[in-house]
Amino acid sequence: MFQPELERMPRERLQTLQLSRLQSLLRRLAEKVPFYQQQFGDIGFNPGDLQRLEDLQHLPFTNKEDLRTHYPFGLFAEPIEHVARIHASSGTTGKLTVVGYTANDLRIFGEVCARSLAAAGAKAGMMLHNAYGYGLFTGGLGLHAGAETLGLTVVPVSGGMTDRQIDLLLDFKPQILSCTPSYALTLAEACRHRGIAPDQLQLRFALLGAEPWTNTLREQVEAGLGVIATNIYGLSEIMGPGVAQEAFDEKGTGSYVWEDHFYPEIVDAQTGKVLPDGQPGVLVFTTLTKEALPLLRYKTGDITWLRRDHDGARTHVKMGPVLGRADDMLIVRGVNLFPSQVEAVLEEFPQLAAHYQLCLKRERTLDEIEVQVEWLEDVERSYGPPEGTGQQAASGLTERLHKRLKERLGLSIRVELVAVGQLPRSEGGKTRHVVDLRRQ
Ligand code: DLL
Repeated sequence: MFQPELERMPRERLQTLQLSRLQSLLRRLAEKVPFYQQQFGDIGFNPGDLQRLEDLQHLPFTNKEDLRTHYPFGLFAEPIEHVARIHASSGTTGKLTVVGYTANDLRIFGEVCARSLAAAGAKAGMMLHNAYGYGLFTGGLGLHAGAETLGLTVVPVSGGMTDRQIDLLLDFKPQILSCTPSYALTLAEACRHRGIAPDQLQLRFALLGAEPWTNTLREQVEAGLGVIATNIYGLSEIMGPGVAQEAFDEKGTGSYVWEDHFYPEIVDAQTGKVLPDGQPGVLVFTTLTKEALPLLRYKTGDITWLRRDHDGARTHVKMGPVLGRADDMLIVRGVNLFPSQVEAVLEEFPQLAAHYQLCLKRERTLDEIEVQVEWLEDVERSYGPPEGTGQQAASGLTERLHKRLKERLGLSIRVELVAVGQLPRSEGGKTRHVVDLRRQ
């Protein structure tokens, strides 16, 4: 553990710390940010009114739209001269979401990323191959600072140029890899093509995140690169990577949210009411220590659950995997559909690779939806029913998949099996699984 006294703090003390940080956050917002002054005025709230953590649920949410409306620096609580760095995320709709950090924010950013690296298996003296993008995206520089804070040797390779990345993995022999899960798969596939076995690399641990991923993908990356792969979660608005991290020796039980800095809640997507632990809903964060861009009850849009009653080595709350995004929901012929639901059905078929794409079109007035997925023909031979190989096997599998999607999702989805390597591969950035052509 990087900061055991904080990571294992008894929950009562942790809550006392959260309350005093929350109270001072509210005072700063009321004093320094006109947007929040107005919000508090509208509901007749004074920062001194908040006496218990539970009272937070009566305060208004902040949305991505609020950041866009006050583009670029309108929600900052510090004058721009006190801001040491800017990052931004593009998202799918138009304007950038701009975020800022004071020098102290950057120090904490480094600390939470160092905690995350340590929880993922890293120790001082090891080497990190950091293939998250450097630049306005928070991934590269965030983990970079975490690595320096923990005392790792960092290779700031960023995304892209996969062949060169593999040369570096072979030559420098880093033990830790950080990148998006889809790029880890790209690296694993490229190693296989070059005939490089996992044990020729010295990699031991991988921190994967910035986009949703599944257990199948985890297994493929772990086998392909010879690593223990854990989930790293975060978002620019709250900090960047290192808001939450799965521990390598507690894999599959959720990711620790570093609660002394980020206060999480789960709320119902429709009513906004706080939901009890274990129930999935929209994840909301209040920053407890941020100076440049403190945010109150920021709606991430990510759907997940929280659990405090775990028996992990740390006391902080665990969050589940991101099950989808509130704004990811597709409505196809009146049926609500999350891409992650399709993914869950694809996972039932060991003959399918983790690469898929959903394509939506409008033919006359009707929505058409198709899933293209890569088919591992060799695996089909060993798993499939006796329906032969080639064309015959493909049509058998297409039919079974179509039927299963219909059963599980109540929607007829056209299935197209494509050969391995047909769908676009990650070059390091976030993967888009949905192509929606309906409005064109
Ligand atoms: O993706 C920060 C980050 C960098 C996290 C590197 C992890 C590693 P943004 O670009 O602002 O920040 O995107 C944030 O990405 O609201 C989620 O929807 C998604 N996301 C991030 N981590 C995960 C994850 C970075 N582990 C948005 N699983 C978030 C699923 C994730 N989705």
